[in-house]
Amino acid sequence: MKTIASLAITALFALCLLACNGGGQGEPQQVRTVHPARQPLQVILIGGPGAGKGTQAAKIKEKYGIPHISTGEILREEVAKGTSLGMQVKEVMERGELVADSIVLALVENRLKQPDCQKGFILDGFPRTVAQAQGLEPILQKRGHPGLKVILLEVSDREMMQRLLARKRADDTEETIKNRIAKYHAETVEAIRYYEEKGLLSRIDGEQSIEDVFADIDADLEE
Ligand code: B4P
Repeated sequence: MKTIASLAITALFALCLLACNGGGQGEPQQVRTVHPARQPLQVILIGGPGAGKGTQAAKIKEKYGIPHISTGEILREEVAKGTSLGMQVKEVMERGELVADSIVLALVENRLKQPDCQKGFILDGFPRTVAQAQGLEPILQKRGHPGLKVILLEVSDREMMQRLLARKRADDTEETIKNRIAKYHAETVEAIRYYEEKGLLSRIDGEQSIEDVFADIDADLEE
């Protein structure tokens, strides 16, 4: 009797181990590290061209499971697909100029209406002008969620130039980059001041390693 009971216990223990290891498929299952935000996490990443907005947005998305909305990416897709919007913005982007505020605002408004944005979002590269920042306000008010976090990645012009020349994207020629950096100082710095005056801005040293930049952003988001 004793032997039957101990066999049964051993079998139960083995079954339990199998279940914990994902049905006995060799390696234990990976635990996903998505940390659902306590409230809809609404993040804006601002910085010059090549400051690392796209790089850090991907890491925030991975940790918090909220969608990454890159206006640059959306515009590049339109150009690649050859849509009428894409044809309209292609030359502007090739010159390193900013696309018209009305176009970018309409794209963002449309994207934020998608159901996946209910749990929050990361805006990467938007707003880039005060007009875009002001245009975003009624869109966010309609959503009724407070708690906007605006994160500025601070990187010197020299470092931005070096990073982008190394990346070699279609709009990463020396002349275009110079233009984009000039636009950043002429236009985006005003949008940064706009958020700073509202007390919403956090400044992060974007010249650290990718992991250290993320650690600083993450500490700020956890506050
Ligand atoms: P974006 O797509 O926003 O691109 P970006 O500013 O060039 O780059 P980002 O900051 O995302 O840099 P990334 O992480 O890739 O804009 C492109 C164009 O679209 C604009 O010029 C404009 O024409 C148009 N546009 C977009 N939004 C607009 C808007 N709202 N209004 C009007 N026009 C708009 O990093 C760059 C490189 O650095 C990568 O190679 C990366 O690996 C490296 N890197 C990142 N972090 C690093 C670190 N900490 N250390 C070392 N290297 C790092």
